[in-house]
Amino acid sequence: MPEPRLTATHWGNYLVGTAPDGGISVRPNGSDPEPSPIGRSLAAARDPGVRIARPAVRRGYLRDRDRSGRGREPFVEVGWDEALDLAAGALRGTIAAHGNRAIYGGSYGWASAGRFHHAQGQLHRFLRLAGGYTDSVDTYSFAAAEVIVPHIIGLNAYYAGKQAPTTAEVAEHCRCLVLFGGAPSRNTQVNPGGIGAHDDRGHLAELSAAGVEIVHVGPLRDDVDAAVGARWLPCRPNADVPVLLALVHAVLAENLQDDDFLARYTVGFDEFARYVRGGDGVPKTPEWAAGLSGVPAAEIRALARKLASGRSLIGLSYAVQRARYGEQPYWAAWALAAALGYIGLPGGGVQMGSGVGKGTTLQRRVPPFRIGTIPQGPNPVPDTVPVSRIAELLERPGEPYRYNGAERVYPEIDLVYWAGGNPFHHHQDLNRLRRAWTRPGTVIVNEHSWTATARHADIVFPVTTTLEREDFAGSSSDHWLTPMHRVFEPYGEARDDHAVLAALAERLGFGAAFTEGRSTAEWVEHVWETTRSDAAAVGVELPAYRDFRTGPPLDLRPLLPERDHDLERFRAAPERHPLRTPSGRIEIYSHTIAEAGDLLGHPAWYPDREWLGDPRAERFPLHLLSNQPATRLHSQHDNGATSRDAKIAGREPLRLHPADAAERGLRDGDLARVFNDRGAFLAGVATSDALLPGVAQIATGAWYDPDDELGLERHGNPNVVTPDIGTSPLAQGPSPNSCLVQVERFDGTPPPVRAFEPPEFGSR
Ligand SMILES: Nc1nc2c(c(=O)[nH]1)N[C@H]1C(S)=C(S)[C@@H](COP(=O)(O)OP(=O)(O)OC[C@H]3O[C@@H](n4cnc5c(=O)[nH]c(N)nc54)[C@H](O)[C@@H]3O)O[C@H]1N2
Ligand SMILES: Nc1nc2c(c(=O)[nH]1)N[C@H]1C(S)=C(S)[C@@H](COP(=O)(O)OP(=O)(O)OC[C@H]3O[C@@H](n4cnc5c(=O)[nH]c(N)nc54)[C@H](O)[C@@H]3O)O[C@H]1N2
Ligand SMILES: [Mo]
Repeated sequence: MPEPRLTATHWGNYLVGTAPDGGISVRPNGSDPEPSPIGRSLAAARDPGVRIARPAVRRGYLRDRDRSGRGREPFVEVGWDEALDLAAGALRGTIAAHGNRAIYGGSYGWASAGRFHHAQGQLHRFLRLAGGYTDSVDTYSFAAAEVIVPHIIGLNAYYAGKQAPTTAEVAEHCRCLVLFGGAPSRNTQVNPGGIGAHDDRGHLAELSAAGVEIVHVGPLRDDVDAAVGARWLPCRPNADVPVLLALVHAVLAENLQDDDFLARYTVGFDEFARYVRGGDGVPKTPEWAAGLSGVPAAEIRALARKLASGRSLIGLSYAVQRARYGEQPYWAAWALAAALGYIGLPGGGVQMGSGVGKGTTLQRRVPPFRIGTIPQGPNPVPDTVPVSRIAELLERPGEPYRYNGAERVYPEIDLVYWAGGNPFHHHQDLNRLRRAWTRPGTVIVNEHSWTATARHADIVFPVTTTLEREDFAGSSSDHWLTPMHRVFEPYGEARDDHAVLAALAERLGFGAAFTEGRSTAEWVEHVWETTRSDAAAVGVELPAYRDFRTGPPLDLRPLLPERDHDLERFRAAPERHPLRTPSGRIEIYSHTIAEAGDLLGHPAWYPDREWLGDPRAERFPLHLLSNQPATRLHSQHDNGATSRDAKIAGREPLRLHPADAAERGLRDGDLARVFNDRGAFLAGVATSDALLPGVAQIATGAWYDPDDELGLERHGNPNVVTPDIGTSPLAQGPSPNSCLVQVERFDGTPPPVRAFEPPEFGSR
């Protein structure tokens, strides 16, 4: 039996091989002290129930280019040449009839680790050489912050998020860390691009052992591990802004603010303070916030005093901004931190993205060089669309919308090409997406598995997984580089994304420009060499390709310099290192945002949303949170053992407070129907007193499995009920966490889950 071979995933490095029983053996790589159990699911990487073996075309499309039967009709398996000719013809036809902007190639999604084979990179290079495409901007992860944070501190939100103080600095200098939305260790299992070692999951417990008081404001107690010993202030979902504003109110009421900091480093605090004190008729007192959030006024006052009494750090999960007006908790947190005056000091300020991958535990050591990818070149089409407006884009061609202060128009889309993402997992209000999805003339999808997105395509190209190709992994938010080896031959007739796109490029007349004459192996080496020379330019010596390829994962940490942080430089010398905001300072008031006219010019509370304080809660009395899954990466490997073992009666677990369950006659293990006006899904009930009463919780990522006859999603995909509405006209980010539902017992005969069976195949 061949030796297991090293490969890398977004959730860690593994040695993968053939087991004695002929199945797939998976073993964590030895240098990972706390490997993620998600790795076990790699054993299902060649599951014939889900893998796509041959190119397939939807029957109606093959017959007469019908659009209406997407996701409902059988597929016809065809040969590679026929599928490629069909796709090349569709691309050519769209470009000739409507121009390149009618191609939507945003193709959002995590795809797989591996620098060269990264699916979006490959697709974007291909479409750029084809004359361009309409692209997406921002992410489902962090869109509201991506747009608001540059207005506040003049820095890219991800870049600034990675400049969090180190564990040692927090332990030494910080007295109190308050976490809005917690920092669940389940989410630190994964990191975009890979994670060489899970060595940071105990960092919160280290902090509390060092005497840092950790306060957790949020709806789920277990968003902070019990071992941390955090103090939980249960808070209604989406009510963070009232609490943050009331903290500012309490600081001002007791004159605890740092006036020198505010005068020297910020603009517009006075305007904001007027609002907080009640300039609009409503003083944002702790009592006011208590009524909205459920956090007692006395707790808010005590927390304000605590935060002001010594160095403090305000942490926010990404999830708090994945909601209506999600820009505001981030802005309000910066305003509070400014009032406290610790921004730019070790262990103080704002931590954006607590508990998200390795983002805030990088300990100042990130690769100061670019890790190579396939070059994409410029996109000749200037149009972009905020990523989570996809359904609206397809529904409303030619109609105006607002984004970040500008008036824009949705282009008309005739062809959608997706590779490396699963919009029928990640998008909200999937019933709406499904209707909008019938609009374009052609949908092409590269996938290795029969995901809902592949099932909703016209032309499906089967692609390889990382286990079937050579590559290397690396991430700008990790300090490991890992060679990835091919373990298996391609499944069925699957080809690499690169090979699929090279064959299409050949048909469209730019094959040589796409491949530059390199073989896949030559490309991977080339991408390594560009990485190596970029590293050498900043004094980091990487090994020659052959040595790297045959060696173990490479730990860069000893080679990386400790970096200093932009806000520390700004604090030390604000005139010499001004922020890239209009004022050069932290903008507690932004004239740019005020003049755009969509929002007030300072952080504010906007109640207009689905939450427990909304009249809609009379009909739909539970706030549904759909957070990240502990047992997989989004929808990836939902068919694997780690994910499947956690299901209840084959459905995704829905957690309810025991009181909410009892009121509905529900017990552990029951099937429940979760619904609102947008849709309904089935889930398996698990009760837990870790939830605030009135809150229901289900992880995202159960493969979408619609039952058209029952009008029901069978498997537990929350995105059939989440709202598809922008955070605000500013960021137009996704708002899944502003969602009300009702839950009832499901007593009928449960329909079988079909998500892990292949779609229906037919003849022409
Ligand atoms: N309700 C709700 N919805 C959410 C969220 C939430 O919190 N709540 N979270 C949002 C967030 S933060 C995110 S980032 C998104 C994630 O959304 P996605 O990134 O779209 O989710 P994934 O399941 O990772 O999808 C990746 C897809 O790429 C495919 N793939 C893997 N490797 C390859 C490859 O080499 N080639 C090709 N062609 N395909 C490949 C996988 O099979 C999978 O279908 O979801 C968002 N949706
Ligand atoms: N295992 C695993 N880890 C992952 C991922 C995965 O798929 N699997 N996905 C990764 C990705 S792409 C991303 S973007 C990050 C996302 O990281 P986050 O967005 O931080 O993760 P979530 O799990 O969605 O949310 C964390 C918690 O926020 C709480 N929350 C929700 N709404 C509110 C609110 O309004 N107020 C407060 N105070 N709390 C609220 C919820 O209780 C939830 O459990 O995670 C990454 N980590
Ligand atoms: Mo994300």
